[in-house]
Amino acid sequence: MSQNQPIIFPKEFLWGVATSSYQIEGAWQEGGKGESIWDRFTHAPGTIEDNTTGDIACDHYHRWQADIALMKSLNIQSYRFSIAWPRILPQGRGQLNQAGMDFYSRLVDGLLEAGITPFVTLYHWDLPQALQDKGGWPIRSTAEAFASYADLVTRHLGDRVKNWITHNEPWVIAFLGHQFGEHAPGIKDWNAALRTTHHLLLSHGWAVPLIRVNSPGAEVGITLNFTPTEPATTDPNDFNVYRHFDGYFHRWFLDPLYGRRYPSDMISDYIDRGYIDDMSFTLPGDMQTIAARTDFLGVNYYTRAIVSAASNPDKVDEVIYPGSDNEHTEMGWEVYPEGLYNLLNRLHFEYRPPKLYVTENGASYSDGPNGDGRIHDMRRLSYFNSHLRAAHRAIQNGVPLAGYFAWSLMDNFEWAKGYLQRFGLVWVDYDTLERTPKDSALWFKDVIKENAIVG
Ligand code: IFM
Repeated sequence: MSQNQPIIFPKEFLWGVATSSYQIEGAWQEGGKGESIWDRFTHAPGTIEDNTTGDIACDHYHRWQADIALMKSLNIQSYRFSIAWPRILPQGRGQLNQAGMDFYSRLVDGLLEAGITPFVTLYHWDLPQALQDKGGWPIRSTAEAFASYADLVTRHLGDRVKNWITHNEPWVIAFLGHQFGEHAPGIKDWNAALRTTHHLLLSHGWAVPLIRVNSPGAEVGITLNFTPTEPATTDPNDFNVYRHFDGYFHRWFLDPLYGRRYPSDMISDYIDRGYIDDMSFTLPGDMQTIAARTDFLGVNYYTRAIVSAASNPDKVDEVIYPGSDNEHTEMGWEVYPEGLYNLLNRLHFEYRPPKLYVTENGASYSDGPNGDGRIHDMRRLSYFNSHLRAAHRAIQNGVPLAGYFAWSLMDNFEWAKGYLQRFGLVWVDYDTLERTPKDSALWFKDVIKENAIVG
């Protein structure tokens, strides 16, 4: 299709932006909030590249009303945000912290008044430290605690919130947090990582029916991160490594969620490598629980991976940043819109979720204000443009893609990278906390208005 023909999206297509609690809220010790594993992790020296924390972050906790007005001014139709579990339950379970629930209740009301649909993620990585102290995700009782937390939140907000995501990116939680130790809680243990995957999926499966009861008519799903993987050559050795990485990144999560149980080739690989002795952490009935029917699959896509026989699963960094001639963002991630097109098709044709949302897609570039106060982030704008075109082509193929959430509404705390990486449509001045929409935001605003990419 020519670059000049308008690319028109389906009538009901939902346009949104996404954030998460720890990355934007700040107020880490206010309103009765308990400590999270990210509070603990960032306060330990040497964990974060620029030695920063999310103590203040974007101060959204105090600026939420202005942030809603900002979204309204950008025509945003839906806001995907997450709830900080330790604001609701400072000890992870037990007594509700009413002030924490009130914060989110007011946020939801404010969004609805502004005509913005809340899309709520229950877990975007800030586990209460109290639960970590008892063993964290590697132990089964944390999954039980998540189900109770999900029940509590949806009993309070389920009358007004009608779109729920249980977990954001279980792969990242399990492997960056427990295999590589680059994320909280900073554990480096394959066995803990694999147990974590199971308990995350199990807790999702337990939460889904509770959410349906508490939030009548709501749609419920889970968001996975995808790194579409390709073998470097057709050599069988490269292909075997491709099989393994695809299993590790994707099939280990997709297969059980869609009723196919854990992939047997991956169970064998993990046992052969000595990461687990067996699957005894999977109890009778768990696989049925995990395969609970969902209404949508959330898709987070940023880049692809190319693997070869030389790729080492213990050095995933070397794998996921292939040295192609294509442009790379400041995260070092290759810009590869075709990967989104291929991924959406694969998910639709192989797993058939009733519908899909792109729940995150975006690019880190540090372009800042110039002399006229504008932010000409043309590389981000072009990233969004090319990826939206790819998503549109997938829709034309019959993929039931129902919406697209740009990551992120504003620059924020990028986990182990601190504030060094900026993914925002909106610039945040970290001295004044002032927000300034970048050119990509103004472009996105027009796309939403037209429900189309024009020109
Ligand atoms: O900032 C993160 C987000 O929290 C989860 N998905 C990827 C983003 C960019 O790294």
